[in-house]
Amino acid sequence: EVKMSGQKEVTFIMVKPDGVQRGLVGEIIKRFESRGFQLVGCKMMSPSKEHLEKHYADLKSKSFFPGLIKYMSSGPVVAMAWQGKSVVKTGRAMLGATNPLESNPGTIRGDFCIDIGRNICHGSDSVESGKHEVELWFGEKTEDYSLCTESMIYE
Ligand code: FUP
Repeated sequence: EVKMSGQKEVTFIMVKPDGVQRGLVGEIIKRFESRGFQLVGCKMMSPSKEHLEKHYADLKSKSFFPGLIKYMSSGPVVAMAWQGKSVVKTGRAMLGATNPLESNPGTIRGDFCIDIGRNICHGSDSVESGKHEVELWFGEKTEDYSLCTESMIYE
């Protein structure tokens, strides 16, 4: 067994409704796969408002919260769990800044969008929230990704 610390780290990446509507699902998956991360959970779904309110619980007091929930409910999303070395931090770097106008070209947002309220994707902001969000979206039982947690590409 090859020891690679942090290789089991997981993050929650979501293609938001505008990303799905614009046909960017493949592009986003392609970038994470090409980089060397492993897709360990993936489902298209229409989350309930209650579910989205849980996901964005820490933003409840923000003025943009109602608009955010409405936008996130405007169509299906693609929820994904990605695994690999430093996938949380690297995933955020690949997504680009929350505000697409501040996202560097070469990042997903920097290449495909301009509006903070339509920023096409989500990525967990810490290792802890990665675990928490994967659990929230894929359930208490971890079968959805535990079947794949033995890395195939680095062994
Ligand atoms: P992030 O950690 O990148 O998901 O950013 P936040 O948790 O700060 O914000 C979550 C989502 O709220 C963003 F993706 C877009 C939306 N948002 C706004 O619409 N307006 C704002 O001023 C800030 C965030």
